[in-house]
Amino acid sequence: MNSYKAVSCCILCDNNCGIEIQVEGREFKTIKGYKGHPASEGYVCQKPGRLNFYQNHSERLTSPLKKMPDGSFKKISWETAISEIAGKLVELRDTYGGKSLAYYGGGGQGNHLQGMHGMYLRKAMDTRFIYSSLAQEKTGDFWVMGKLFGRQDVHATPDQIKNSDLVIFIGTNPWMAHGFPRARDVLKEIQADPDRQMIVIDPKRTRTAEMADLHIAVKPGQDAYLMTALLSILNRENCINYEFIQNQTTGWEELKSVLENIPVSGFCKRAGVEEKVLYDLANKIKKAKNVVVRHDLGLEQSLNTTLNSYLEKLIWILTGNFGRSGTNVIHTSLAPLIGHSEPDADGDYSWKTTVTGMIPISGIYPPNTLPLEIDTDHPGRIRGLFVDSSNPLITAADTKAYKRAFSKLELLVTVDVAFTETAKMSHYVLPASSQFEKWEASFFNFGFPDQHFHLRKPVLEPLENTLPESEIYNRLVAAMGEKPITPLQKYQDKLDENARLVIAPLYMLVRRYASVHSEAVQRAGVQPKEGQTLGDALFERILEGPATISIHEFKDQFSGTFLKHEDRKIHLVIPEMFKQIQLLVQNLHEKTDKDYPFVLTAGERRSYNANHIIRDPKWRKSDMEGSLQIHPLDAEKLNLTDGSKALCETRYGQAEVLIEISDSCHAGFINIPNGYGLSYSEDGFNLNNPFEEKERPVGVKVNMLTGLENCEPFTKTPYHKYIPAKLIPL
Ligand SMILES: Nc1nc2c(c(=O)[nH]1)N[C@H]1C(S)=C(S)[C@@H](COP(=O)(O)OP(=O)(O)OC[C@H]3O[C@@H](n4cnc5c(=O)[nH]c(N)nc54)[C@H](O)[C@@H]3O)O[C@H]1N2
Ligand SMILES: Nc1nc2c(c(=O)[nH]1)N[C@H]1C(S)=C(S)[C@@H](COP(=O)(O)OP(=O)(O)OC[C@H]3O[C@@H](n4cnc5c(=O)[nH]c(N)nc54)[C@H](O)[C@@H]3O)O[C@H]1N2
Ligand code: SF4
Ligand SMILES: [Mo]
Repeated sequence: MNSYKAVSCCILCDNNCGIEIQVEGREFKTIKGYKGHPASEGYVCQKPGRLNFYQNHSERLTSPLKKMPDGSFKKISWETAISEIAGKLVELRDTYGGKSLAYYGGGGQGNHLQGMHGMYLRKAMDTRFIYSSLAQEKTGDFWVMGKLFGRQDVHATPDQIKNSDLVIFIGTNPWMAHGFPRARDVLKEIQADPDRQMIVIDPKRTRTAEMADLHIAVKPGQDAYLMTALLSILNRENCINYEFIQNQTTGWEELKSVLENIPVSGFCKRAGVEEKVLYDLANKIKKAKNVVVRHDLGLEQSLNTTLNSYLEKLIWILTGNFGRSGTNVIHTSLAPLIGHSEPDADGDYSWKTTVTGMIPISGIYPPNTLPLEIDTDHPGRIRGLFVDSSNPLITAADTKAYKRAFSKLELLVTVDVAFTETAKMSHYVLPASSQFEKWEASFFNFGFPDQHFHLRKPVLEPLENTLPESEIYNRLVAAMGEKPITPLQKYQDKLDENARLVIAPLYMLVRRYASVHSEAVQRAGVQPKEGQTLGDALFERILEGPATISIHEFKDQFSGTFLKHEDRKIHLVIPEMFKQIQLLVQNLHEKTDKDYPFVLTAGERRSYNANHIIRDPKWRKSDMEGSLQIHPLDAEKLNLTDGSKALCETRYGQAEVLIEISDSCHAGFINIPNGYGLSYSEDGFNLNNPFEEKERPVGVKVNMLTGLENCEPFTKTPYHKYIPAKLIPL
């Protein structure tokens, strides 16, 4: 049996830690952290040891499939699949226009390089409608950064947490979810160092909160009140860095007058925190040499999504904690994860969606509006959808609405490694090679001043009859009568044709990066040989393995490379956000829902969930069912005991849950994890009866409990952390 070691990366979260895999035959026998990776430095958490459950399981796809009129699937050849899908795409495009077609996904936690080739297909489809999971979490944040820094693809990073003496986590649990390199080690380092402090703002006493110097148990969904009060106190207590404000920002006087008019006591009460706690926090911020703030879904997928992102940024900007070691910074992008959207010259967007009139943010559209774009009796509705590396049927809000909408599509194509819930609704299913069977890279590179990139070589030969997405896209584009891209002419001695096709667009990006950031690239030790360009030298470094590709200086943060307003300043005034702050004042009294008294988090990150990347439930070593956690007092009132079952009901649906009593939760606040409830059978799927669940799916399909309209009105980001719910003991 073939036995060897291979370097790759973990694909179970956006950190993409370097790993070393001991391969035997096609099995991953052991997996260790790879010390040569410049960002993870050998660090891994408990999850990658289980990656064999992703690579090898009974529900991998090994043939293109076509849905028959009776609902069963038939295996078809690649030639037939490509020609029929291309034919239908052309027919829909030419009959109803490109706006009748949309694209969903194009890269998950580790696979962005192959997904990048989706742009050629979208061009052939003549569509700009890209629906993405990022638009169910981060578009509010991107929009805010567009206003503050000048473009929506300018993205701040907490990379400097490792050097910070005051770290504030709001609505994020890095012990479980990571979100920055070597998270658990960094948390332990901060905890052990008497000169550094960690503050956690979270309704739950998470593992991260337990490690913190101060845990502020904010009331669920009330962070906007907390942060606005904190900003107002920062102003009152003279914690504003006036020199920074003067030199690097515009609009302070206007913002100041908003902050001076905040009823701080009322806001603190609404947020469930004592005023004194926020005064103490303000003084800690004032005294700290450098402060970093990191937030995530607890702010984004809860009430006041976009406003939360604005307020969070004001905490570090107004206190001058930007652009220095140990503060928030902006990172470079070798390959951009997102784009920038702005209105046309007439002030409107030509690519507003047809039915809901949704505008793009960072070039992407929110999954919460897609069912309406499909399932509405409108001549311009979406009729064809191409899905890659995503499972929207169960990962987007409102599984029932998605099911209904998908059944109305004239063409649904899914490219995946597994026979997912979305695949089962599709007219065609195309089997992709896994992330360990092809060239891949993640564009989640959020480093600054050091930036890294990891281009991964295949670890295994592709599973029989699977193809990498770049090849699938190229064949489809050709079959649609457009010009396919040609493999890179260079490096024929080093790379086969397939590799040269995959990396062709990356090569262009690397050359551009080297030209925009030439000094920083050279500072990373990239030296062109005689007659070679810096871009080629950088590309060769990337071909060798995980690499540091640039080292900037902090002063660069204030240049036009990072700050995109013409005056190179941070623009503090966002009128839309000022209006939102006024609404906070007007709605100071919280309305509670008597019918649904609990606030449910539908999607917490735990030890053994990794979105929906691993289907076999045996990959988990604990929390097998993904229990619902509830405070002891609430459990007592309902007569619920540990390990009992209950029905969790929301306005949108019901699910049976396993009860876990935990005093880590705020009373009135319950939570279940994401990533559970997948269909899976040891015997594989049944093509004749694809929806048959031979074994009971383990845990809750969270989006049976969520609804399309439970979202922020502006960005349509779902309030997955704020779903009114009730529990009925079983
Ligand atoms: N183990 C694991 N790690 C993952 C993933 C995974 O599936 N599993 N998924 C990855 C992905 S795609 C993402 S986007 C990230 C998400 O990473 P995180 O956002 O850090 O993870 P969550 O557990 O969803 O939510 C973080 C915290 O928000 C808190 N919270 C809930 N409501 C509120 C509120 O109203 N206010 C505040 N302040 N906090 C609140 C929750 O109690 C929770 O502790 O994780 C990534 N990492
Ligand atoms: N209720 C609720 N819903 C949520 C969340 C929540 O907390 N609560 N979290 C949200 C968040 S933050 C996110 S990021 C999304 C994630 O939701 P999605 O964007 O749908 O992504 P994943 O769940 O990561 O699923 C990734 C898919 O990619 C497939 N895949 C893996 N490798 C490859 C490959 O090489 N090629 C191809 N073509 N496919 C591959 C996997 O089989 C899987 O089907 O879920 C969101 N949905
Ligand atoms: S932190 Fe994320 S990428 Fe790193 S090993 Fe854990 S799951 Fe994998
Ligand atoms: Mo996410």
